[in-house]
Amino acid sequence: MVDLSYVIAGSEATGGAGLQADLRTFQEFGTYGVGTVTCIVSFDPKADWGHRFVPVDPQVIADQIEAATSAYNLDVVKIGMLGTPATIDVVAEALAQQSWRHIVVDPVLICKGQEPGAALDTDTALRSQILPLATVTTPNLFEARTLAGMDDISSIDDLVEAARRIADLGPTYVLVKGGVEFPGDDAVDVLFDGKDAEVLRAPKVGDARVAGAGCTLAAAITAALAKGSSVPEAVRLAKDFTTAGIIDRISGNAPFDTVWQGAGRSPR
Ligand code: PXL
Repeated sequence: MVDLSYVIAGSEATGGAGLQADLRTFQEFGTYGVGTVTCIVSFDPKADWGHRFVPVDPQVIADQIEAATSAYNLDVVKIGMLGTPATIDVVAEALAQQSWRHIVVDPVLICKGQEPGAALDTDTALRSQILPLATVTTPNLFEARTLAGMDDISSIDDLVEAARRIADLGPTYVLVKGGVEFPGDDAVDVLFDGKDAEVLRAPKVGDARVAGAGCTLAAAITAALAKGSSVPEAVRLAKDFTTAGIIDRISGNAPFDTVWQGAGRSPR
């Protein structure tokens, strides 16, 4: 029987981020992907590719989770974009209905281009109801600043301190991602396990953000965990997979490139 990976996340209509990127990643890892849609994001090409965001009715989210978890014995789940406090309530309640081997939380407080202030209630609900359930969480620099309450994260020590503070909110492992904004030539991440911090590095691929990188990374961690990797192993595999996908990225008519999950595997 093939291993199963599950994701509860938003749809992103260009396919670069969200559920679409997650399911492709699950497939590339040789796992069978099952997905629940929480919201629909449609970028608006007539308004500077800003976000049009529509939440899915909470009951419909609950129905999808019921269908997925009844059809399969799912025990590893990724939580991506939730989007509203009502969605967070229904997802937290559904997660509590069974035990999970791993809950990977990508703490999407905001999607690129969205207004920071708009996410405040969602931020609070995510922090109190979802983060404590996480066995792994994967904040980017912005999310780490917000969750850790740190204005400036610009050194390795800052990354470790942020990870420590976020671990205090409940997750077992915290992976803080430096990304392109973090100073230096490398894409630096810190994995903190509650005691020790491991620094992961890969040379930066240019200095522009690539859409879907965070989604892909967390999905790859999820799939590797589903296949039996330890968390540190899963994180290393996921970083390699995401770096390859950024190098081989997809360009379209939007002003941002996206990750190619099939990098190095199949011809284009
Ligand atoms: O990259 C964060 C993200 C996650 N999930 C969805 C998104 C985005 C960003 O656009 O639309 C659905």
